[in-house]
Amino acid sequence: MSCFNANKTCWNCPAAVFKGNVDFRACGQSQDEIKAKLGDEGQIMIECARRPDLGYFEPSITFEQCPEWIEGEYGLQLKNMRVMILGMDGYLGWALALKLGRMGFQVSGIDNYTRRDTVAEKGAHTIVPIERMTERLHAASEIYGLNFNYRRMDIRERDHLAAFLDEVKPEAIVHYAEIPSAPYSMVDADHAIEVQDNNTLGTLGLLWLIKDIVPETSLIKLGTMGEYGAPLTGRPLFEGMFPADATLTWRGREWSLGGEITPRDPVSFYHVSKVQDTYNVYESCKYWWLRSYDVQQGVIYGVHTEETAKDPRLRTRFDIDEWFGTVINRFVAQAIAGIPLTIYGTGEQIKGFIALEDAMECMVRLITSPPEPGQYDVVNQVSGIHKLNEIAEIIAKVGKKHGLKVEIQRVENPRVETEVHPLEIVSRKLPRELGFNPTVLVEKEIDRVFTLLMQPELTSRIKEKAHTIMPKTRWTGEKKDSGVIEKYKPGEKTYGDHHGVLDTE
Ligand code: USQ
Repeated sequence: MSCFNANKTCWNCPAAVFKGNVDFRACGQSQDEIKAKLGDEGQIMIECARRPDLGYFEPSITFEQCPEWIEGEYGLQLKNMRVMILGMDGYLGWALALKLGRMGFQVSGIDNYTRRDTVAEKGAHTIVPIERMTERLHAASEIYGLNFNYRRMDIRERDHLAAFLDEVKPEAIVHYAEIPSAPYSMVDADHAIEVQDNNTLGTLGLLWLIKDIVPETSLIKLGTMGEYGAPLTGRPLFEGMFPADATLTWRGREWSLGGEITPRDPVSFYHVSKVQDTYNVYESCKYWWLRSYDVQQGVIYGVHTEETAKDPRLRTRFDIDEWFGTVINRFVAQAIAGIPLTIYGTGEQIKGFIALEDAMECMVRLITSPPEPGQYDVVNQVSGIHKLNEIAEIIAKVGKKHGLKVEIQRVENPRVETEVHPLEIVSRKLPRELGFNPTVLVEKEIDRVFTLLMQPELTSRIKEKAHTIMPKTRWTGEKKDSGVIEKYKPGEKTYGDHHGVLDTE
């Protein structure tokens, strides 16, 4: 077999418990360093938590050779791998739980329902109705025979989380338990503090628990492309760290930048929380040999996965309000409600995007290809890049096929963000090293969203909450409507001719 993870070895496997004759966790950052310290005499030994009969051995068995790694939908997967999803009730968490469960993973999870509460606090609701968790679990069991080990819990309740981690001993932890909204973090001081407290302190506490309870687990932590900002120099957005051949030249001297964390330039207090997480996760990999993928995900959109589409009780949430709706999801709802699509500012902003279903596939690939102990790795999880005004045109076009007359409006930008900028996103690891090939075309997913949301009961749920669509939360702290700059029909306007680059080669 020559799948993407066939040649990974015990070094990557969370079942391998390292038992070196030195305290290898204090040795530094690379296998080479450990080996150099151990000298010719030394050996790094492991014990396999799944195959204790093997005793101590050198960590060199490949996934392909190991009977615990079996063929799955995407490459090899660890038999009955225990995956804990933090934030299992959310837009992504629920879709991932179903997918993993269906693929044979043993799924556990927690949620404190913050997302339900914060959306309700803002007077909005999910357009796709979702069941209470008890009913969701019941439906997952009835339809797919799944038995999720779920607890209601806040990640900041460390005693409870410690007990749950100890009980489950997850071999991978997917960390979605953060408040994901830039505008929500800009409402006022209380909201900004709550977002940073939940996200940053929650993650920091989690890292200490992982160190003490499940140091071999791999942490797949959701970051965001917005950590990087959009540098006006056009410098490529590398995957977290500068590549080996990057250099800095200054006053006639030159340095290597290879391996250094690239600059971050977040665009809201929410995005700042993700940057702080980045450093906390990076440090804990360094101090304690934890392993992690930091997933810099682009703007997510869409509604469809095979499992969530199977039964209305399995659907995942879908928000369109100014705080929790992401731009594509919002635009489709606006088209249906007869509101001209709200482009903030010039609409020349370029963003990386990924559809829900593609994002879920990426997560499976990351779970089944864990980093090595001590390895902090970053992936840019993006499947396409688009300008906002192009997105509005695409949505208008697909809306027309559904019989809708769609208008577009440019409104004063409530955010502080660069509107005209170059953008080059490097996203090589997922397609080149982890075998990911996006399958969801943007028009296809937008079409699916229209089809679902145009069901009369969902259209009335959009109309019921139409007053939560127009932005009122400004980055200045003021609350006021954004004035309309211009309104136009699709195809009427010529846009700037700069475009972004998605570098997957
Ligand atoms: N925008 C509009 N009109 C709207 C809503 C948004 O023009 O009605 C613009 C925004 O100004 C921004 C872009 O669309 O330039 C994206 O905004 P968004 O609200 O869809 O996404 P964003 O605030 O960037 O945050 C979302 C998720 C967040 C995730 C992030 C990925 O809410 O959790 O981290 O996407 S990224 O943007 O790549 O950082």
